[in-house]
Amino acid sequence: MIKKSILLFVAVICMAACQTKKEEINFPKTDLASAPLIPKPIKTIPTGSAFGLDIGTAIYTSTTSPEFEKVGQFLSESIKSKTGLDIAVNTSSEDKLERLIYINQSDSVDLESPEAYQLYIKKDSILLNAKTATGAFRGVQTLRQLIPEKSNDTLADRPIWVIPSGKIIDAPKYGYRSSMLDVARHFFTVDEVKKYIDALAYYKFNTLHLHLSDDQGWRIEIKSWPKLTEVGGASEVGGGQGGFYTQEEYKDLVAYAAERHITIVPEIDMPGHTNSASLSYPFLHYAGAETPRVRTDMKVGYSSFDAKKDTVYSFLDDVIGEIASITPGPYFHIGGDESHVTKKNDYILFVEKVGKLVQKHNKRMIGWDEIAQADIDPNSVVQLWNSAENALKAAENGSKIIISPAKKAYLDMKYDSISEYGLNWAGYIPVDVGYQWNPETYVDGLPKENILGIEAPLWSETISNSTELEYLAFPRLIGYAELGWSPSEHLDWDDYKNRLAAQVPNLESMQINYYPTKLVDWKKE
Ligand code: TNX
Repeated sequence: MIKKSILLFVAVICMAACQTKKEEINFPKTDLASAPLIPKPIKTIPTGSAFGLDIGTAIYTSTTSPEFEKVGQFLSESIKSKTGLDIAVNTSSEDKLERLIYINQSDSVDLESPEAYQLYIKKDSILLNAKTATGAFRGVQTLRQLIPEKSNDTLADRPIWVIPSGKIIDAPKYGYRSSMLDVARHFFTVDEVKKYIDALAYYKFNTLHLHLSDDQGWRIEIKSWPKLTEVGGASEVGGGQGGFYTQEEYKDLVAYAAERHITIVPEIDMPGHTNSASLSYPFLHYAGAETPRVRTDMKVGYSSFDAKKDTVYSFLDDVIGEIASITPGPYFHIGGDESHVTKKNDYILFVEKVGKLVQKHNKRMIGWDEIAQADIDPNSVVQLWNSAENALKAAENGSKIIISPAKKAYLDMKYDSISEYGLNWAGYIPVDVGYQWNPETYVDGLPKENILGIEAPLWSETISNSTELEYLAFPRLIGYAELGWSPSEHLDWDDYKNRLAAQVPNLESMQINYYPTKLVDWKKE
């Protein structure tokens, strides 16, 4: 600890001492306020000058937490992959050190949200202040977005990446900013999910909800009930081979997300959407439901667990327990949607009993909006996808609501009639329609205080690999990032679409496929 503080002290002194040796660079005038940042920060104050990112730059981080050093390392790796520059983190070598990026833990009261950060960009230094490593990580994403794709090679005798100077004060509107990936209708590999996580991190999402089970497939290893994956994991929509994550693979995904300050929310959808589970263990099957068989079609609402059998709940105790034990995040999603063949009384009984099991395993329950019909603990979270009435009921109960209306936020809805992939039961969602709505006023009469945040779900009936997934998710996902983060007064389509157009170099460098809607004047080279 002391050694590290001395390091920083030496670095700063050296910088001051080196001033004279350093050649003065005459930067062209910059304007931080016109940088195409997404999500748009709360406040941006340009000062017209620039920080020259070059080989003479070093990163230092607060010594108070090892988490801050990891954030510094993430920045260093991001800089390396964008520019090729090797920038050391907390190095003791003073060689060539001319400019400093300092990631500082600060307890300033202005940083009320744990994800808030302040960025001070000057000629010789960048100071990133945050209360938590998560806040620092969000600030690092802003910095990544400010680094130009190309260096300026005429300013000095070496390439310099010109970062506009000024001040950014920023914090998210909502503490829950999520996307959901349906890995059940089609299975997505660990690497495909990691690629999606990388994109989520870049746009400051903090949650990835994984839809781990459905009629067509069960995707997570449960050691005490091995047939779930042996039998239930071996199918998917369209007849492909399916697949599943071992618990080790799931843990790896959770850790990968955590390094990006993203929480994984696991979902086991029930009592409906359970054909693959009942096929694996027939005792789970409800008498009113269709007889389980391998399902590769896209129908919904025909399967159910038996809500009256004790053995069903001891099975679920094991399933929820195993998943909870490898999920560090606070939530467990129980699904609860479209249980059309489950009698209402049975549905309510089921949700209430499963709610208790989730609590027993120290998780906070989330469910699709239908669960608001049951008597749920106010600490449970209700995810609006369809019924405003259910959302209002949940608010009356004191529950928080996640806003993800199918008509506005479903990434699996087609853009228009000629979209290659997607469904259209909730309508078409062109890129502007996906952006131009307000989660705060979407449900008439829903108090703002009850809104936990927003989520953009991506159901996978019509997509089965990263290219297809990205066609539906991009560019709309980027708009949901802004809806979840930026203050409502900053949400303006004409301003946003120009910033969106400027994402092309990033999408290309991350090798992300996107739908090149004609509504945006894409800035292609
Ligand atoms: C409705 S939204 C569903 C899913 C489908 C989706 C397709 C929700 C809670 N249930 O089972 O995959 O529509 O858009």
